[in-house]
Amino acid sequence: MRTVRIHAAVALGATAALSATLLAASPVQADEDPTEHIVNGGFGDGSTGWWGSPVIELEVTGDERLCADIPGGTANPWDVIIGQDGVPLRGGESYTFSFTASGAEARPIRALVQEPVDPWRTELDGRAFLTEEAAAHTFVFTAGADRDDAQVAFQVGGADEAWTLCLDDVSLLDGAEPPVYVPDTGPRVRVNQLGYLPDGPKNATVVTDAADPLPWRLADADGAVVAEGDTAPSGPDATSGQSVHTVDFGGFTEPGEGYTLTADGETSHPFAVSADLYEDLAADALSFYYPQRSGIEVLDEIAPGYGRAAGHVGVAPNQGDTAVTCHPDTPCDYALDVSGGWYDAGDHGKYVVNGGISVHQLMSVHERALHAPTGNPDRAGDSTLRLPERDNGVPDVLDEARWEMEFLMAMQVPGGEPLAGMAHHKVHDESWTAIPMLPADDPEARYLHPPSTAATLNLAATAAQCSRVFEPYDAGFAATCLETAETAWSAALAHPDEYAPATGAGGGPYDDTDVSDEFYWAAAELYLTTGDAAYEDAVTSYGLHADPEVFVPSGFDWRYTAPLGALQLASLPNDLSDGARDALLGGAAQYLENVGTHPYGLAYAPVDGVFAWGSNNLVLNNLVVLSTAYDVSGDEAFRDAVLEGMDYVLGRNALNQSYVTGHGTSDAVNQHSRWYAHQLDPSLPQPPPGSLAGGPNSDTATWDPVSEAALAGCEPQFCYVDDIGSYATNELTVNWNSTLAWVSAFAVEQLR
Ligand code: 9MR
Repeated sequence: MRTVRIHAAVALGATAALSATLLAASPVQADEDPTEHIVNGGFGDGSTGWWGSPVIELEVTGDERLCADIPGGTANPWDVIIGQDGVPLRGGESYTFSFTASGAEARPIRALVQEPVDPWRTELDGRAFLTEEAAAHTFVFTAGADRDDAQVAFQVGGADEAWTLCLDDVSLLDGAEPPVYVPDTGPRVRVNQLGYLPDGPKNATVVTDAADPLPWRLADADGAVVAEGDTAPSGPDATSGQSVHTVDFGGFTEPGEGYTLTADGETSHPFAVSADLYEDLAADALSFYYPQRSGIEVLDEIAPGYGRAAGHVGVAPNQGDTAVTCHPDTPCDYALDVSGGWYDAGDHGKYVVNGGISVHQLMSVHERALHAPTGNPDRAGDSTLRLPERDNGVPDVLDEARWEMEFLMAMQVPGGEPLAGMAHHKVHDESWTAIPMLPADDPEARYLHPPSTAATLNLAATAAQCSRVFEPYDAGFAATCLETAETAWSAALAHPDEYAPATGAGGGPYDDTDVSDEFYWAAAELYLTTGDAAYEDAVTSYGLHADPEVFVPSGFDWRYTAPLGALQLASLPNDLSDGARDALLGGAAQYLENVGTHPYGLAYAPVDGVFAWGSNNLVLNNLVVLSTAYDVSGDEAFRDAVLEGMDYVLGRNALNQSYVTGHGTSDAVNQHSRWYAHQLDPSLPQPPPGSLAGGPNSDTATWDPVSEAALAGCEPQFCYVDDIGSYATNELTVNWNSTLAWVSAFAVEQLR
């Protein structure tokens, strides 16, 4: 028998799966005399105490192992279960759950300790990869609540082919050493792990308790010292709980690879000084979208390593998305073809408000390239990205945007129906699916959720922008976009308070009860496209117009879109731009100050100090504001703040973490995704290069069980774990990548 090293020991919710190696836990028992809580775990008494799903028969072999033939052709792990009920757990107690198993080589199974009834709250959601030879598997977890009647369940369904499982030595012992997550933060000298532009700012951070300045030296790839100086102590940092110094080596301008910075006896990860620093990132961040597409086969020759069948094109076991009707709780008498678009994130849902801000930012990559002084329309022009529409005479970024726009337009309620012209808020599965789950394998029923004013205004705004940017390439499509936008606008005016609820199963809520900001953004886009006085009046009638305070300290995202309207009016040609520019420069000043005064150059200062879900996106959206301030003013301080702000995302942070897959020495690679689920199934890929992780989230009320198990008591910058189960800190999404793509597109054009 082989012994498999100890596994992660975390509790996970129904939407997440287990990390295999997240937590270092000692198998040594703290209690010398732990109690066994499994009945007949050695099967000396036949199968007493155990039950199985009706599709299997439990057999106990002569050498006292429990074996069962597991049928092939099931979709979900929970389609075949072996379990034991009535297991007592004490909240706060740590347990060692272990078993020996053999089965099909590399077959993943789920080992759960959980509530025995809906909502099946889990205390442990472990994953074991089986071998043909029997091997031991061990998990350590801390129970979150007292449960007299917990259930131990092995979920073993989901295989195409039949196989045979044998279990032995199933054990649940109390008195375990609680698992502790300790991030590997590497050297205490923190740099942008990609590097720096030759003529750009160059800042680093040293974690040290030293009170006085320390000498630093910059070495080239051969180890020769090329610059030196002294650090600047900056004292305690509230976002990390660390004492830090800063290093400014902006005076060094010599291009090269493999530089390192040394201070206080520690040497940074290597980095480049290069004018081409952001080229790959800018292309990767946009090429992220093709394998995120729904409704199309992803070709391996275009996205190497990411080829997969089309998802949700009406082919079983998929039930969507070619004729989707309304949720049974809110019925309608029509069905829509809402195939296409992008999957939102690590789930298979498609949500209009989040799709809206995402596609807007992609179209804005193009619009900025046309209008900003440092814009370069060729950069994301035709044949620049990895997608099927290369070489069709249309900028690739617009090809990608059109894929989503057509989906958004398909979400509009048809004429003659109640709420005609509004947009359905979202389409997603009836229940959360297991992870991993390739899009084409999703067996759930999918429904349209009720139209909302926020979704309708997202459609109005983006379709208006679509009309503008597609006019030179496809006038017919541009006209359709404008007609859709105007219909949506009228529908939103007629139904200004249809709010999406905060509840719902199987998909994100994307709830929002203040849509004044969506009205402002949509009016701005319609005005920019048409120049019509009615839209101009609408823009200026909102208190949000020309107000620097729309640029709030916490940044903006899908829920708060007023800054999008303000940025567009400030940066594109129109008669309202003067007031919008003044407001933008006023609002951007605070982010400039934040970057300049923060020892990690952080462009994010939430008022309460709590880092929100997707904080990296909020950081980057503040960089969008700073970039646009540079575009409209030419004030280089704004540009330099953007470049310094990027350092944080790419490694100059408390965790020494690049939050972008494939970029940087210590990059995030386990973002929560049902199909880039390499951490759970080695046959699946990691996320594509250029995938942004959500990032630190210190709002404990929103945490998933992996975050709860790993991050208790964390300082804000430390509230992140690169684990696939940590969807509250480590998901990837279309709206976060659009911001990364936008800022990368800005950065790639600077100081060339
Ligand atoms: O990005 C969303 C974040 O702003 C919300 O606080 C959070 C909780 O509602 O949801 C996030 O969006 C998730 C969505 O609900 C489902 N798809 C994945 C999204 C990213 O985590």
